Amino acid sequence: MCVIPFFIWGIYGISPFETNLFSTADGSSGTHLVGTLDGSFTDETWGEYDVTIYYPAVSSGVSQPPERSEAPYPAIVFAHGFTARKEFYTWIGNCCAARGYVTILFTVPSTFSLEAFSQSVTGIRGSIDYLLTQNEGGLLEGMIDENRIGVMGHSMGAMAVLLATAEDLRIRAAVSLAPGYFGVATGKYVEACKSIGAPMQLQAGSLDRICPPSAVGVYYDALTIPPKEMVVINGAEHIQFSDAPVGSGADITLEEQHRISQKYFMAWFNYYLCDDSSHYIYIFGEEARKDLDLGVLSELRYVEERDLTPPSVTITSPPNGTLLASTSLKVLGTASDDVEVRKVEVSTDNSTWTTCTSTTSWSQSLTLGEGVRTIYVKVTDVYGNEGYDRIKVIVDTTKPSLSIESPRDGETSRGTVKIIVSADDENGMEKTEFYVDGSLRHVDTTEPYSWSWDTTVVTNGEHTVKVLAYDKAGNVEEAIIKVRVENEEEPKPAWITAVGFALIIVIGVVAAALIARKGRGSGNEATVPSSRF
Ligand SMILES: [Ca+2]
Ligand SMILES: [Ca+2]
Repeated sequence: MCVIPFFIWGIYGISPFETNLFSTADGSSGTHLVGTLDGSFTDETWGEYDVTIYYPAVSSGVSQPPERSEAPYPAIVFAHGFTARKEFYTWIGNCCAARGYVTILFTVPSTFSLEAFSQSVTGIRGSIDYLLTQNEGGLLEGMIDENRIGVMGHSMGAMAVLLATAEDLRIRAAVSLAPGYFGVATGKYVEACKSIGAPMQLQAGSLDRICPPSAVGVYYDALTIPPKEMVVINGAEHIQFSDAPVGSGADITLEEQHRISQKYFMAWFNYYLCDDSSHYIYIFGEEARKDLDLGVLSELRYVEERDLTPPSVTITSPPNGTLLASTSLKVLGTASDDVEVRKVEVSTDNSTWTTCTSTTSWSQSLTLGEGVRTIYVKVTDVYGNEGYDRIKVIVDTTKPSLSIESPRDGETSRGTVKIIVSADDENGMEKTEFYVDGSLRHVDTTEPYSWSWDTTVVTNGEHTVKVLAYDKAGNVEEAIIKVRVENEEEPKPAWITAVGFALIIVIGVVAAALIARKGRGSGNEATVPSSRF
């Protein structure tokens, strides 16, 4: 099996370190005494991680009472290199805690296995969880500001920092000390750099043969979103980012490498986690340029601008206040940002957040319970700025109440019958519809719901009267009665009566005329001249 050189920590002859090499040579030594607290947490996949937390304390030593005057403190999670463990970086824990950072160092479960690379990423996430748990109770209760979490790592741990920072939005600033780069094999780390939104500082040693500045520069170039910085310490090498003095390969001492390294990473964390603008000159300003001029640094690259504009998100469907007749709902919306939208999440009643598959034009299917529900949507840009929108909807799957008050089912009716309906709904009524024998005859949208039915236009006999009641959500209730119509006589249209009356008159006149004519005929006969005989 091909083993990449830096994986073999042992070639440097490093054995477990007993020394505490905390350096104050930078002239700005910390103001806090440092307590340590050992512990562990278990990951379902990888097993047990041992941890040590370094924290500002009333006196130095193990499990000493914390110094709470400036609590809550920002926090830093540190990830070690391949085949190393947390005890190889006591200088990091002491340096950060003395400067007011609760700092957790962890050891991966299988530090000599290639699984250590994945375990390191999980370890960063798990250590943040562990720190926040410690914040809830026990010795370190209330010591940690969960909104000011930074991460740092060395070599393998520095690679894990790239992946973790891309994925975990709790991380607000990051430092990667000499991350390993091995071409295609490390492609996913390069890819992760493109979505890192937190401020990222990369450090390299000009004499690092394992992760040389040219390799670290690949990551710097891949970092898409500023601010970003790359610091190359002149004369520094790989292993001296730990507690171990190498004695060869470096042009500067261990203490000198620590002094320069911490000057830059502390300024980075102070500036981005603590909003301490006095540190600007150390990372982007004259102090950094002076180090370059003096040859303390052999290279300094940075892009400092940072996006502070929050993204916006809008729910376009359904409209606020919508009444739904179903428990299933598809929510649609849009999102935008001045730089780039990272993700959109939807929640019902501010419970679990579900990430949508798309961002600028997004949708999410939800299952809702009956009643008034608030749907929240949260958008996050690539810098971690957030924007919100929300709507209320009312889920109403209950049909309205409905009864036909009059006439009663089976009743016999004649003439004009008033059909009176009682209908009601918790969320409001839309309308009632009246049907006779399946044909819609009347719509009533206002209370009291009724219709005057002229039964004379239907045949005598049994008829079906149906009423449909619609609530505002669209639920429909139905009520049916049978009505027997018994009108006394089939009415005749008026024209038939008029024509009949006219006929009677005509017949009468004709008859009278015929009778009169017959009378005149007899007279004539009687006056026929007798001479004819
Ligand atoms: Ca933005
Ligand atoms: Ca209803």
